[in-house]
Amino acid sequence: AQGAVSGPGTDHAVDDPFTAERTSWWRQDRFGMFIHFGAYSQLEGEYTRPDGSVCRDAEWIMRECAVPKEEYEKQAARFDPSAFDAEAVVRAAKDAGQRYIVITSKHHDGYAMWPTKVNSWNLRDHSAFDEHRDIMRELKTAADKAGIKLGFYYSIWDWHDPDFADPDTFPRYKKRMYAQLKELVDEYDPALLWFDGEWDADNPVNRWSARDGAELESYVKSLKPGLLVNNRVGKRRVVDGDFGTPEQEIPDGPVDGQPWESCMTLNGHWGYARYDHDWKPAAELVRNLLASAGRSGNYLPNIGPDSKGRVPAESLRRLRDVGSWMRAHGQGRAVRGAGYSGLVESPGWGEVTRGRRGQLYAAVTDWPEEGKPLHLKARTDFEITGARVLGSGQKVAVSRSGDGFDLMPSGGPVDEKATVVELRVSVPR
Ligand code: JFZ
Repeated sequence: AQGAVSGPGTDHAVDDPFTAERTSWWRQDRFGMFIHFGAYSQLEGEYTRPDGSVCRDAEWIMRECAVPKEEYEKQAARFDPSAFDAEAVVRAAKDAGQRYIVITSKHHDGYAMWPTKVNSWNLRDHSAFDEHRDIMRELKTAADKAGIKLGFYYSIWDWHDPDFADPDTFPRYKKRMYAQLKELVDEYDPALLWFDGEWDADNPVNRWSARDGAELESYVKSLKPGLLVNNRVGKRRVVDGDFGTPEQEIPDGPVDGQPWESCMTLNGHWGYARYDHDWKPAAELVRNLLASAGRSGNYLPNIGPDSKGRVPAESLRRLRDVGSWMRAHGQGRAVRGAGYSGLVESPGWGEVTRGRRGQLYAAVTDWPEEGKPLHLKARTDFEITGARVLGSGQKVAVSRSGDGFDLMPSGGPVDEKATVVELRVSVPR
């Protein structure tokens, strides 16, 4: 591809040079923040039915708990996320080492988190929130100041708009959807749009077709050339967008031909659920981040602010821990600008990435028994010309062994999350 997208790891697996060019910044970044925030956040994961029984779900609560429309609207009218602090959210992302944010502008419940003029089902016109505030504007301003890119999740599927579910009125829905997307692009100049809800295309009430998807992608790109769009635009994903979106999992290896981004919850829900304390340890986030980078993918862990707009302390703590890890082990260079190595097999004891100057980063997450070497199985012929532990500077002895190399750090793990060995390599042309 072009010079602007150079870097041994990052170019891997992108067939199309135009996609490679357009997604360059995003593939270099490798790490973003997902935010699920909407009218459902007001219920905080729990709906008490008139008979007193309790039903639990997060952003799907309206549907899964069959909350009557009037009741859901009544709840939304009380939504007052006055404690939402865009600068703090952006700072949390930045300190974690994340370079972009994707927030739900409208989820399946159809509720717009910006003051849309298309309808009144939005945070300004249907809430108890300060009518002078606009959290999307606040986020955009804070993100620009911090050099963080902002993107919007937008659900194609809409449970609230009656025109969505009727083939006769569907064109009217589509018109309003296009109008909302134009507002989002014109008002907030997002770096990417993250669509969702197309996957329900086989459901008879979902009128969305592959043709609709292709048209949608070219429409939003005509509004802003350079805009990135994920793959959830067309029926059964026959329309690819710019990148794939594996969900709650990291693919086993680089995905043929297309960049990808794995989105993941930090606990068991996307939206805030006050009873869910099942948090992933920070070490798991670090490992997922390394695994994503090492397979030429991005990682997008999610936070779900509560009804007041506060980000759970447990989420913030974990993001902070990831950031400290990044700073202590090479300022993130095992991740940012890094990608699939192609040179070695993925070892059982950790993850390997290849940095923008061609170095290998062998991140050890499961340290071998005392005295045992870290074995790297080579996939091709190359030399290791230098090795040291990032952060501590510890020496690492390297020897040829069997089908590859043995690495013997002079000490034990310097970080239980992941200790990174930087390897200088020389690859014959
Ligand atoms: C969707 C949403 O329904 C969910 O609420 C959340 O926003 C998530 C990020 O995206 O959920 C999906 C979407 C796609 C699949 C599964 C769940 N899928 O393709 O398997």
